[in-house]
Amino acid sequence: MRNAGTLTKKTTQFRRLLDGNELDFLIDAHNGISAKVGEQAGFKGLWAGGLCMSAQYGVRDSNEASWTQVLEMLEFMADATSIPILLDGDTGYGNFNNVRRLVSKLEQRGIAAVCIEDKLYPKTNSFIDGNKQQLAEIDEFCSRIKAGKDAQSDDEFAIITRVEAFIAGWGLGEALRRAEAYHEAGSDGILIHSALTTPTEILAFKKEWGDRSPVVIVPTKYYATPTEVFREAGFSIVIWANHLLRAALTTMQDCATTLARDQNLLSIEDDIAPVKEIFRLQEASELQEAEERYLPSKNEEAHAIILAASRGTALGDLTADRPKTMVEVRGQPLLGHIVGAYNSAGIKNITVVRGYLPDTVNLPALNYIDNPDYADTGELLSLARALEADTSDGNDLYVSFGDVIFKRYILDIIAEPDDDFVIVVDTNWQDSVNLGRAADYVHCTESHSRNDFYRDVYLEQAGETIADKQRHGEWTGLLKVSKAGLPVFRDVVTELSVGPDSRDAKLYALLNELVRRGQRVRVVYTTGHWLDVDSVSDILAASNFT
Ligand code: SPV
Ligand code: MG
Repeated sequence: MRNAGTLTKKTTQFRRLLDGNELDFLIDAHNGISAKVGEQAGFKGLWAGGLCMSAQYGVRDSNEASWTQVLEMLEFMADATSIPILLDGDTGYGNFNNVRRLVSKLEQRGIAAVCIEDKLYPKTNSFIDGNKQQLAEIDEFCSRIKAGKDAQSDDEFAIITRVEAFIAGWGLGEALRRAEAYHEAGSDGILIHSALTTPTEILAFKKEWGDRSPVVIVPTKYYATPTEVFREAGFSIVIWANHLLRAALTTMQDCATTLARDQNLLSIEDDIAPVKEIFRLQEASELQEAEERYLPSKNEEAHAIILAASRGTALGDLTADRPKTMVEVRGQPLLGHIVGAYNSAGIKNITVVRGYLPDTVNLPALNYIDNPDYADTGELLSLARALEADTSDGNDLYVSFGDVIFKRYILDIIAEPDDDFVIVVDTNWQDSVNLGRAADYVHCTESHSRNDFYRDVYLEQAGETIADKQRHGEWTGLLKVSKAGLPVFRDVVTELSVGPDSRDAKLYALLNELVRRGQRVRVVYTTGHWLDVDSVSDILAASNFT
């Protein structure tokens, strides 16, 4: 919780503003962001005014928004700030019973104080036909105050009572009579309101009232009065009740009018807050830090390299004008299927190594590396080029071939083990033999069995010529390297790519070298769920691959 570090309770903070000798100020806040703006400007408290709270919902200040809707917004405001909020609770939304429920709910939501006014529910704003508004009976209003005070569980929660006698056209005598009754009933302070453009009424009241209890004012109409006058008169709190909403309104109206007219963002961009200012107020960076703490191995940071340089001559005319990876199956190139599988597993950072007709390999949102020597170099050199260019060692690296399509399932099973090197091996290696095509066979510590559930299987050797009896499966070409395994992996790739047999080295040589160096290459078995597209009949099979 962002406010957990606040040492002084919000109710205590508010009491200090109300009861202290200084003149203090509250600013209008009507949602989370305006509350933050008020706090960050240095205000020590916020006024959640009925006028602006209702206006931000687009309704009138006549109890059109329900009190629970107000409460909901207040909760956002309280969560977003560490300073106290005084709610303008209108009439208390009913009688004594409604007030006591309101007070307990406000306490639960971290609101420090409420102000209730001596009118009847539903009320309307004091500046709209104020003198037509009926005042509450004094005794009845006092029952609201008493019930509210009895309901609060924190002694420092404050109930301010607002005297509307001047607004309703009554004089100083009525204002004082009411204030005294409310004070007697337990009110913690009086808000004396006036719709005059001069401070005559509120000054007269304060002079007579003296220091019987703190007095709060809202100088919206008598705004020209120097603040020094309020200070000298001994008021406790001045509320700037609607000024953030009014300021925002002017800017929003200007912006909307300009954009409607110009249809061009350039005319407003320099006059409005940058998006990053919104992020700052939302404390977006805190979430990023938390993500690093709580989500250490996100696949979004994983990256993939797809080796797609070769033409695929076995496909004949199909690869006359494009490499095999761009041959279409079910309406999209093989590469599109591969990228789709990676994307669905949350892997977006993908580098494709191109060779044959590189310009035709042009799917969006991919990184491309070219291997111009593709015709007489092998997979290993393509990988070496990709690794030279892709230095994003932030997380797991996946390597696969541009002509091997696989289901998301394959990525899920390879993602699971946290070994440094993991490969997916198909138990059904006989298929490739029957079709008479080259395949990367593997010999492992154990053949596939039910024991896989509790016994980890590792690679012993990979290659095209592993004897039948030794074969435990066919490597799918899919390899995952963990962040921790990447330095060794880079080392081995670099070493092999400058070695004597490097030019046409296959990727399995890399696996063998890792094993030779004592690295454990974890094997996860599958049966199916992938397809190596080598021939025209494979293309047909791929068309049925769902
Ligand atoms: C409010 O801000 O909602 C108030 C003050 O109650 S006033 O609008 O002046 O009545
Ligand atoms: Mg109000």
